[in-house]
Amino acid sequence: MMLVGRYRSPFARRAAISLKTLGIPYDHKPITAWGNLKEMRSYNPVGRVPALVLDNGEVLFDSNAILDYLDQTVGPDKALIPLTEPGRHKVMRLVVAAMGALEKVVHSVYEFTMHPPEKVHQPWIDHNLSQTREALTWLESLPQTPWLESARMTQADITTAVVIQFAQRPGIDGFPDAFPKGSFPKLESLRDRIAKLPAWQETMPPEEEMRFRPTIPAQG
Ligand SMILES: N[C@@H](CCC(=O)N[C@@H](CS)C(=O)NCC(=O)O)C(=O)O
Repeated sequence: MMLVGRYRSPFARRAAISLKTLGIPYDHKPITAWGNLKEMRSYNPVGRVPALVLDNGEVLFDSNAILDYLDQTVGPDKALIPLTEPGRHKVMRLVVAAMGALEKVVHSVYEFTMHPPEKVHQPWIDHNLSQTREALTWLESLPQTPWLESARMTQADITTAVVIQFAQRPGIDGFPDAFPKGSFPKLESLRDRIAKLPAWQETMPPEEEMRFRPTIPAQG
């Protein structure tokens, strides 16, 4: 298998952490839509990372579809989102809250970076960041037993940890530091627990990559 997409993409990173957590070996092609749009479109018609090339040549794209495939492959005892009810909806609703928080912080970054400064609409950035804040506040309010939904780590924990890491990443110059350290103590401590795992450490992008400022890619 080959995972396509740099780990600085939180969507690629959740796929990478999950592959490693599940013990599935893979090759890694660290490209981005920003620098390699034409190549990325050869894997995913939408031209976004991540994509997963299977050993038979089939390509899956969108982190959710990739993770669902991995869970089906490893089976019920190891799946990171339970394959059956009632566990499935209990974990799924936390995963979609974390994914909503992530999409909204990513949208706010795009609003800031994809427009010339005079066309950036600050109220839209604020709106998106407030949605991220509300979703993370909701996740913060949940008991951890010791994980978010069960006695074992699930996709809800991995995705939440990745979101916290992305929301608190080193800033892009001029972008508001909306979620300083200490904003979500319980979720940050969950992230710190996951950060001890080899799957996290082996997929950690260097700090300078996190300061990367995406721009509209050249059409190839
Ligand atoms: N829903 C997708 C989102 C993927 C996504 O937005 N990837 C970003 C990188 S963080 C990307 O490639 N963006 C390029 C673009 O939107 O043109 C997933 O979960 O995989």
